[in-house]
Amino acid sequence: MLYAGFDCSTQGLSAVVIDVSGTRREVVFRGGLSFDDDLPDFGTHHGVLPSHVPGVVHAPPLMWAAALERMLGRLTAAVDGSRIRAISGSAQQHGSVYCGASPHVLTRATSPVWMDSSTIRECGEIESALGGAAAVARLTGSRAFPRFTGPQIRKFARDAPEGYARTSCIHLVSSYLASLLIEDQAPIDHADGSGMNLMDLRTRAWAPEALEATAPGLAARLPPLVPSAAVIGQLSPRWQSRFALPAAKIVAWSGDNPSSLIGTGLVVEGRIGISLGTSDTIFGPMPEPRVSTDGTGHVFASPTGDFMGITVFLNGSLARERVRDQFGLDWNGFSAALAATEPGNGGAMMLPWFEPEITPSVPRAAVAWHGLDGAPPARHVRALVEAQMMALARHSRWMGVSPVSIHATGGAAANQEILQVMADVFNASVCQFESTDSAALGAALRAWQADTALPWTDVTADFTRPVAGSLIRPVQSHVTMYQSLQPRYSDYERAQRPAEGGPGAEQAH
Ligand code: ADP
Ligand code: XUL
Repeated sequence: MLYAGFDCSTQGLSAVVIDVSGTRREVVFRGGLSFDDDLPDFGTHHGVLPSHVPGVVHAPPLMWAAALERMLGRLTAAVDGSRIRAISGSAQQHGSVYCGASPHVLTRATSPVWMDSSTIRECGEIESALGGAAAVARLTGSRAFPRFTGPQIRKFARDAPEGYARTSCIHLVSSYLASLLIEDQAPIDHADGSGMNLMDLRTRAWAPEALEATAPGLAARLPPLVPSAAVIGQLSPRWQSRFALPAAKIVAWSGDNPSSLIGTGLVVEGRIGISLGTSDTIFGPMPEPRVSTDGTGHVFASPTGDFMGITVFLNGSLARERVRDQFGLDWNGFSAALAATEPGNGGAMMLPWFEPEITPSVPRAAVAWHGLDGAPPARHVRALVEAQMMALARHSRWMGVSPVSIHATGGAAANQEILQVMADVFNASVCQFESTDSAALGAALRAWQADTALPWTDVTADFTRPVAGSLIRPVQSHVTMYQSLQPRYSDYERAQRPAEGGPGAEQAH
């Protein structure tokens, strides 16, 4: 019995197939393709289209569709497709795809993705209509964020009323790709639906007042919401005949972070995951929705039926690559720089806001260096990684979890020196989990769980073991040093952020 999971992330699409026949518990296929390299005709750079408008970041949905088709080809060339029982998927969150009556007809050629920060005005309008930021957070799990789907829909309805009028169905990236597999409009799952500022987190239904505050006639344009474990249809006859596949069950697609929660085995409270991907994210399961009162984090429905907390930092790997390239290093050189420098960096610090930052909200790029004039490259590298880890710790306190163990994933989790700084800042042991495809693995595990209703701990146990030998323990002297440094980092961050309501930042939040 095989289960397949896809992940359509920012920069590429990957797939994982698991074999769970009898007592077998094995990954039998892993594949990945890069949008820029494998589908160059779409003209993306790091998976998104070049833009001259500040804050606007779009990608072409037809590229994601082409990637899915190509990956299905690769997958069925490598495994016996006739044994696939169910398929699910995961995708970058928040991005919206605008369709006519069929998912094959697009009413907007490109999709705003999670890196888009062009809807600050719409966020303000939605928050005012709903009684303020805290009210929106209580209702939907997050205050209004520029990348969230509701503010993006509001902007499209205002800027392109004709396009909006022609739109019959607005999908997330996840439900769009699921729609292509069933060749019908697919529902949105509760977990990815939580990233829209449109769903009532407690009832898990569309919140009429949020829809009203967002755009006219929106209720008629949204697909229904379903639990993440819902079987939403079968693989369509066209796909079946094209790739000699059976009428596999299609399980609702979800967001990449909810799927990674499963793919890193975070199904019980007390452990957290940190994903060092294009963005850095910190996330963990929550039995109750503890909404972030400082406005930084999000509560999403989790694929297990509980909740999850998450905080997202845009300047993750992109910032690490910027500093690496600025000093002409490779990843080995980057690691050597960390190994050669002292924790605390002699008081030097930086803020890596190379692009507008999500957490804390920084509306325009604003990189700051302190005490690093003329310092060697290695100290710049350390300042960057320490700032990223201290920001992760500071802005995840609202989740109310003091982790003893961190599951690190994403491309940069392969870097032991980065994970050592993480362990020391969090005073927690850190293990590396499957680096690049925890979301695709999570999707395959979700397909299996939806088909069998097995307990989540059974489903994740054999597939989410840490990478052998990857355990990193905190060094107590470093922990003490970072505890004393954390307030200074917080002061520095506060001082460097454009003040709310200050000049040029009047719409920042
Ligand atoms: P995505 O969020 O697009 O899924 P991934 O989780 O695949 O991203 O992470 C890819 C990133 O990992 C690359 O862009 C690169 O910056 C980073 N990376 C890969 N290897 C290393 C390394 N040894 N040290 C630090 N970062 C790395
Ligand atoms: C989550 C978020 C990002 C995207 C990237 O809120 O914006 O992590 O899901 O894939």
